[in-house]
Amino acid sequence: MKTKRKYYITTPIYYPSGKWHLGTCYTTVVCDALARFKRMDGFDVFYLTGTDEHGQKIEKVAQSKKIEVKTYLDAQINTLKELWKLLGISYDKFIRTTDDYHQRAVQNIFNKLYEKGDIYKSGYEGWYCTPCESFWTKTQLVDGKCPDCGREVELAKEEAYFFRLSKYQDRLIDLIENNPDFLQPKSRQNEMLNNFLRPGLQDLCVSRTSFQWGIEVPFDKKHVVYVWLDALTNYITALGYMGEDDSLFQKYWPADIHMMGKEIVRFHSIIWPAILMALDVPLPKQIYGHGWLLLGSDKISKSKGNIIDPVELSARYSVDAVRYYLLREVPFGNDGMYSNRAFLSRRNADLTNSLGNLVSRTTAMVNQYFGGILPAPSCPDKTYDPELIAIADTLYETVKGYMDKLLVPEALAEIFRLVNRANKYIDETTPWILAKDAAQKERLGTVLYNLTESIRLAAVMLSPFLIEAPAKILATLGESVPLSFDDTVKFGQLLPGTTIAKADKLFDRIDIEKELAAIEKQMEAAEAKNPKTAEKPITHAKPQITIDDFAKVELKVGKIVSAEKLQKSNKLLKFGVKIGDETRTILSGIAKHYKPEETIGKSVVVVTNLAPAKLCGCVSEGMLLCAEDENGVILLTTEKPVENGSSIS
Ligand code: ME8
Repeated sequence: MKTKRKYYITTPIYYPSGKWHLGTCYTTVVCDALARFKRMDGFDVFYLTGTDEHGQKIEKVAQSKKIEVKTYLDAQINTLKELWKLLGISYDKFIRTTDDYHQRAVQNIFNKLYEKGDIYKSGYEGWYCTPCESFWTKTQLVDGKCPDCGREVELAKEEAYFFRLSKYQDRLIDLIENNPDFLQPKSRQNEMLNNFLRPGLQDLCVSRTSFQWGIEVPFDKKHVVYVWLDALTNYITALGYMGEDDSLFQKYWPADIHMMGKEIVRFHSIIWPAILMALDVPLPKQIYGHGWLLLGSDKISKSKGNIIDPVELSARYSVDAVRYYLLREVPFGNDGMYSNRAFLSRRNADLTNSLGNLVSRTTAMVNQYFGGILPAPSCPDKTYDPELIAIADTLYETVKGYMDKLLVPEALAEIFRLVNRANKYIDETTPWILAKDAAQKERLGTVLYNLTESIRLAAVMLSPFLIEAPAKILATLGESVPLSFDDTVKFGQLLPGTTIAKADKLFDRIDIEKELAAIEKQMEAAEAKNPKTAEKPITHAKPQITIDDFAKVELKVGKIVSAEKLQKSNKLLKFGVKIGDETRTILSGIAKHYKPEETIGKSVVVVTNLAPAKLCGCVSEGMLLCAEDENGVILLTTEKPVENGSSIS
């Protein structure tokens, strides 16, 4: 048996910090099309995706929703996996950075780099951007704000571990200058060389003490590992690197391609190769930074609230329409603009009119004129046939040529060149006129054979890109989606005599103006109902727990004996709460709902066995229970006076 060449492809691991939007799906859908194409092209593919679950940002989101971080994450990850299922994402592995094996491997990696001297302890002061989890020097700030996202930064100071990034500067410059394939598209090479590498690299702070939601530094538990070090290593820990079984690592590493949006190319093309160099692990073959899907001039993003819901789009217009739009409309490597009009126009023009019509007209004619039995191509014509057959016969090679260069929209355009050529062929050969002349029966049969074969080839070649239509088309020809391009991509393989079913409508035609008006109306109604729809948090049901789980929570009545605003925060109040003989310091995010003095003397419900947590430099030793509705937050108190320190069950 032929040994297959391996192909390891990765998406970035996703931040589960909000609602998933159409932009989120871009990297994953593109990688999916590539993975499916390579599988059919005879490669042994490993397609990795997953989630990046540590860091202050996640901790804060969960806190703001008053949910335990892991509970919040589990619900988010379930939603993401549902989305990937809906979009037909054929990943081979889904890694979560909260998976035990990953956490252990990250600690092993940290140890190894420390022992080697590539990680060392020092002190750090810098400007920290919480959403980007990045430290910046003053000179790197743009108008005093984060140069990546433009948001506010805070001055932060901490004892920290550093990675000797500067040591790898020359090797990185050499890598990018002398291996043009390593970083693509080419524009990203100049950006990295001119903006970061040539001006000089500083060592990178790779631990944090200001929050706890991360992987502990194995030999210094006060510190958690910097999220980017944790996240980037997923590409090797997912394969078992520094774990119990590294056979996947032996088989698939180095990655053939790491795909990502342009905003995180710096992490992937500078920090990641430097870490690998330090670990003596071979480098990935290619880093590809694609462009963004924009709405107006803004990136579609969770934080900006300009979400386009992929689930709603798929339900309304089909999953194939969503995948097709992302793959066809966005010039790969550059930014692409989303608009409802462009989306609907693409769907109508290519999927409904070109593809859908070709399939329904052809299969209807085979049924009408030949009783649904595919005729033989016994009467070729030198004027019209050769061009169609040539495009169909070489379609695989042409598409493969584009896919090898990651020119995904061009590959799709080529498939539609065949579809459009076939539609033109119908107009040129006028089968309905041939059908009127009994002497033309063989010619009519040939025309319909050529059309049916073109449809088959278009459907086979579309299989990596769309997930519903190719299967439906092939089913009408008595075929299924092939596992491999081998033996399926040459013209003339469909046997005369095959039963051809009449195809159902593949895509309905949308009246674009009517549809746009309906969308507008729907948006207005949603906005009138809730002006903040876009930012409304999703409510997640928590998983069921047993009575034993509940019994783990220790609840007691406490009396508030002191209360003050916490200086560094505008959300937190700092309480002294007397529980029996003990007085505890407890922080609660209710500063917007209570004046400190109003709370003194209240008998409140306290979670007393919660692990202490440091918030804004102050340790909180428990939690006060509150209820929340649209009118605000209220502290839970006892209905009648009770002895303070009483248990609650
Ligand atoms: O960056 N258009 O995760 P993420 C195109 N956790 N692509 C978009 C997009 C848009 N409007 N919005 C997001 C992270 N993306 C880190 C990665 S990897 C070790 C850690 C893409 O959830 C984005 O460019 O913010 C990235 O490729 C992917 O979605 C995940 O982004």
